[in-house]
Amino acid sequence: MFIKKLKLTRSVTLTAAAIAVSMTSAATAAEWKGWNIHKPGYPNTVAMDKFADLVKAKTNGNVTVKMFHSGVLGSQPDAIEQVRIGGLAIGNFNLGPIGPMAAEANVVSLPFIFKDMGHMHRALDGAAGDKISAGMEKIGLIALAWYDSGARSFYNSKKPIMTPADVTGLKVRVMNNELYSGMISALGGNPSPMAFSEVYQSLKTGVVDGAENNWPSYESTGHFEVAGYYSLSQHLIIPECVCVNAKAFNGLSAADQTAVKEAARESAVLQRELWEKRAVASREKVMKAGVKFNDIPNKAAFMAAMAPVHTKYLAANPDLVPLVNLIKNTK
Ligand code: GTR
Repeated sequence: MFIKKLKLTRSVTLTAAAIAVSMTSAATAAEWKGWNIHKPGYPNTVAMDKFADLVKAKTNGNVTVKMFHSGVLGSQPDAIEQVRIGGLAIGNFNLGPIGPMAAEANVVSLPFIFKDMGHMHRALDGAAGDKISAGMEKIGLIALAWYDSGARSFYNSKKPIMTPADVTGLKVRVMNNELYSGMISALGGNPSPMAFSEVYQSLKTGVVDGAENNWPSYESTGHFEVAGYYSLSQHLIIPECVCVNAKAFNGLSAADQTAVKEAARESAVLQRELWEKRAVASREKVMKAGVKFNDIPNKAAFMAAMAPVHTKYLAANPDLVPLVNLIKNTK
C-alpha cells in the first residue's frame, strides 16, 4: 500500500514537472522562419545556416531558426514585407529592395556612392550604418549584421558595354527600386523591374537584353549562359543585411537578444570570407565557359551620366543630404 502510494505521488509529481517544463518552453521558445533567395552552397546560404546553428547553441534552444533557401518563400520585396509584419521572422536581404520602404536605406542604392568595398564596410560599420539601421527600425526591421554583395556590373546578350552610349536602347532588368530604373533611363536604356527568379528566362527569350549583378549571382543563376557579355562597370555596391522582425527580436530576453546578435555577426564574418573566395571562383568559372569580359578602367563617363540620379533623389529627399555626405566623407 505504502509503495503504491509512493509510486502514485512520484508519477503525479513528474507529470506536474513535465507540464511546467512544457509550459515554460511554450511561453519562451521562439521558432523563426527565415528567408533566403540563394541556392545551396552560395556564401549567403552557408552563412545563414551557420547563423541558425549558432542561434540555437547560443540561446540554448530558446530560439530556433528554420531557413528556407532558393527564394521558395516568395520574391524578395514580398519577403521583406513579410518580415516587417511578422509573417516571417528573419531574412537575408539586399538593401536595394528595402530602399523604397526605408529612405535612409535607399542612399546605398545611389550609383557610385561607395568608392570600393572597403569604403562601404567603413561606412556601414560606422556612423552611417547606425543611421541606416535606425531608418530600417522605423519600418519594423532590425539589421543584426551586414553581409557582402560585391559590386554590380552590366551584362547582356548583345555587345560589350564600354561607354554609357552602349546602354542606349538596351532593355535592362533591374531590381524593384526607382533609383535603378532612373539609372538605366539616364543611360538611354529601357529599365525592366523584375523578380530575380524571372531573369534567366527573360534573358533567354529576349524579354530583356541584359541585367546587372555581381560575379557570384551572374554565375549561380546561370545568367552567363544566356547573356555572355560582362562589362565591369561596378556602378553599385549594395550591402545586405540579416534582418529580423523588430517585435520578434524585442520580445526576447536581453541575454537571447545578445546571443542572436552575436550569431548574426559571427555569420557575417564567415559570409565575408566565403564571399571573397566565391567572387574569384565565379569569375573563373564564367570566363572558362567563354564569357566575353571587358574592363571599364575609366568610369568617369558612367559617373557623369548617372549623376542626375543623385541630384533628382536628393532634391526630392533633402533631409538625406547629411547622410549622403557622411558616407562620402567616410575615410
Ligand atoms: C543578388 C542579391 C539578391 C538579389 C539579386 C537580384 O546579388 O544577393 O538578394 O537582390 O541580386 O538582383 O535581385
